[in-house]
Amino acid sequence: MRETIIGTSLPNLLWENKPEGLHEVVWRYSKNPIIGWNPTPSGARAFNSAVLAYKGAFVGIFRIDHKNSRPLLHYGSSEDAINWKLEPEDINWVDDNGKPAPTSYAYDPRLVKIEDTYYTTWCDDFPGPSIGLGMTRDFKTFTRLENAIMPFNRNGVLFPRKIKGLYVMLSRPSDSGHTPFGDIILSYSHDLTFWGKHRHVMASGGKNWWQATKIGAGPVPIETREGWLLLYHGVTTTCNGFVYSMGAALLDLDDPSKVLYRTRDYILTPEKQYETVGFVPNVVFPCATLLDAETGRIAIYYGAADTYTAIAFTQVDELIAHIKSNSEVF
Ligand code: BMA
Repeated sequence: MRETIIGTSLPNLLWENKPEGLHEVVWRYSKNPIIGWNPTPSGARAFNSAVLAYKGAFVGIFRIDHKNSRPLLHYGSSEDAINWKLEPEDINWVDDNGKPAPTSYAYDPRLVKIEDTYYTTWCDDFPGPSIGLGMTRDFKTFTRLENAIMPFNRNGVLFPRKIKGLYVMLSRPSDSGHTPFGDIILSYSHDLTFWGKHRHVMASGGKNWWQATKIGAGPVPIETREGWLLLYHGVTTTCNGFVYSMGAALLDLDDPSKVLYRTRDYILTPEKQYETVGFVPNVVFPCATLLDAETGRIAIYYGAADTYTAIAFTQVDELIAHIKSNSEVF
């Protein structure tokens, strides 16, 4: 057991070794993308989605943009984490009295197990983009909780355990549109209803232009002996619009508002056709990981070009060594 990742082993984790001669610390699955156009009868594109190991197999909450162009969340299940059975109907959210509590739109879900409960965060209509929060214990009944953060905000991501007795959430204050700015902040809560003790975690900008316009937390942070491993997206602005890449940081275990290391360069950027051509070109947008603590293997699930679901791989010790020796914290 390597014990770098503080977590459980996942022997059935999908894995491919790094191709010979590749310098990069993150490499793509050779059969990408795993989900393409028109994945369900009413769905046009499934991307920016969250997956989790569950009862020997895998479950997911998928962002599906429908043919009316509105995004909603759909439940999915898989035996191998590659071939996904996506529910044609969106999740039937209820309130805590069991009454229907539908979302008007919902996108970019993250999924996390905290103690014995599974929580989903997403970008919700308040009205206006805000952080929606829901829970399930069985992936059959999905209950909406109070929205965590008021408008305008996106990229709400819960840590997988309480820190010093408090729930912790990362988010990215934004505007009501396509937001040309944004830093990652952190908020604490005793009860997942009232949030406060806000802290600034990481700024965009700086001289590393790939993350100059805005940044946002990606998958649920991974607890490691070296700190919380955070994969995040960084955005640059070009003549043809935004380009979304992926970076990584290590946050202090006890005080995750403290950035220990942060990659100077991106570790994944749109290069492949499924990343550079699609509904929104030039987007890689990580939303989930599957982890095997035994081997330190990490499978990263990311949305590509707001069209496809794709997978990339990395190994935790290699990635941490890379972050530490290529770090620039600002
Ligand atoms: C962001 C979010 C993401 C999307 C990205 C690129 O604002 O809406 O869902 O992947 O834009 O279009």
